[in-house]
Amino acid sequence: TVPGQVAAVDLGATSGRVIVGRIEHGQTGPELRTQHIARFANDPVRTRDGLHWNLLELYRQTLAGLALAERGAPGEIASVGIDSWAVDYGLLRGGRSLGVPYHYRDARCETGVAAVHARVSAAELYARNGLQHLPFNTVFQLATEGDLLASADRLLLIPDLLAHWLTGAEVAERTNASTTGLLDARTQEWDLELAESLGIPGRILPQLVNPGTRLGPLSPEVAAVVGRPLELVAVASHDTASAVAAIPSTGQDFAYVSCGTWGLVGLELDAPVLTEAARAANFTNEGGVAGTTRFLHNVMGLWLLSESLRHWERGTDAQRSSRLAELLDAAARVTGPVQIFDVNDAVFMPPGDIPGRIGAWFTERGERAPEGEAAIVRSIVESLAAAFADAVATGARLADREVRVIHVVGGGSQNRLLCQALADRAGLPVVAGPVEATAMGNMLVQAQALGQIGPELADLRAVVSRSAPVVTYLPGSAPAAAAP
Ligand code: LFR
Repeated sequence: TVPGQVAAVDLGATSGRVIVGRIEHGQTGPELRTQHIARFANDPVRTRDGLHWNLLELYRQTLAGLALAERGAPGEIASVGIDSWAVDYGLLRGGRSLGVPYHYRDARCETGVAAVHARVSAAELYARNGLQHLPFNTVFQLATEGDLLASADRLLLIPDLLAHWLTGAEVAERTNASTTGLLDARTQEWDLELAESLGIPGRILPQLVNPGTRLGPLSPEVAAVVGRPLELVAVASHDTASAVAAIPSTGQDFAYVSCGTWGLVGLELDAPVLTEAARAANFTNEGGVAGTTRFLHNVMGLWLLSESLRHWERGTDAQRSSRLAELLDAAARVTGPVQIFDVNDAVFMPPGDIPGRIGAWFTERGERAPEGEAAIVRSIVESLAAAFADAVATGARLADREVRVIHVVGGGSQNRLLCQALADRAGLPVVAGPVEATAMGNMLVQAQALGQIGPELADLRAVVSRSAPVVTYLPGSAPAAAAP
């Protein structure tokens, strides 16, 4: 065992977790052994002024999880890294928070889009920042802040804000900064000209740091709560960047689906693709570890299932997930043609009655809607698989790359019905796992920063390959209608 464990705080849009890991010498090289410490719900809160993240609760859970980890293995945890969903942020003045961070599913974004496009066309924005149009990109959210922007002296994205509370550091980790719309897609530096032209003062944008940057120890008050002044390391703080880093591939000919709340579908490239065709297909160029480009498209993802379950089952998270397992079994036994809908339709963005909206989607088009929960779940799964397969093909075409295998990582990698349907529809093998790719990517970037494993992306991926079993689904090997 290499001395010094690492702790990952991985905050997803539906739940967060604290996991610790340590590097061990396996037969063929270093392996990562992990231990789950805490898992907690991430329930947004709607107040009079909109939908917000309960960030104080997430911070409290982070501290509690780290304290628990430290108590379980006193003195052994060397560092901690934080990742979360992208785009959302807090504004500060003199270190004080100006309001409660908004949730990207809040309806305010639409007005921001109009305000930005009145000044900079969609085509020019894409040429500069390379981002697919998502109405919640930070740049659009900022356009709704009004006077608050003039008062603020700092903007910190969610993981950077938590890092600030933990240590006092004020930085912008680069992979997550690449989702703001304010980073130059080519240089990966702040596009200050663009920011100023949109009324965003350049002074609020913090210094950029790369994944693997050591940010220093927890501040004394925090260390008193956690038990020790652990060191904070900036990881690939955009969860999707951490997940893509942890894809267990040795080659270059893969596409990926990082499948959690969202399905992020794309390719890893050396440089951004900023063509008009890429813009029209709404493909994004986000920053990955080691200077890579995550050329991908946001597909709605498991949100459609989790939010449907929230509608059908009012019980606890645990009750919902066991109900989902039952429904997926039942969905696999549904016979007859499965109706496919456009999972990316904006009607599915806001929280609420997703099954009702799916029904309406079909009836508005004069089609018969799936009836009953199993049929709806089957329709969601097949529609997601169709959208994933489509995005893989589109990404490969736009980047002029051949894809021979699709890696599915994250929660969706455990959904057998989904993985088989994707293999069938894409006509490609699907390699599923690891389910905790994001946390593994988080931990392994720390292990690199501490010199525990080799410094290259290939070194990191080799550790994942040795550490996490995968399941391969071959196209046509099991008819999608058979048991999962
Ligand atoms: C996935 C993710 C996506 C991003 C979305 C919103 O968790 O980070 O990559 O587009 O959440 O932030």
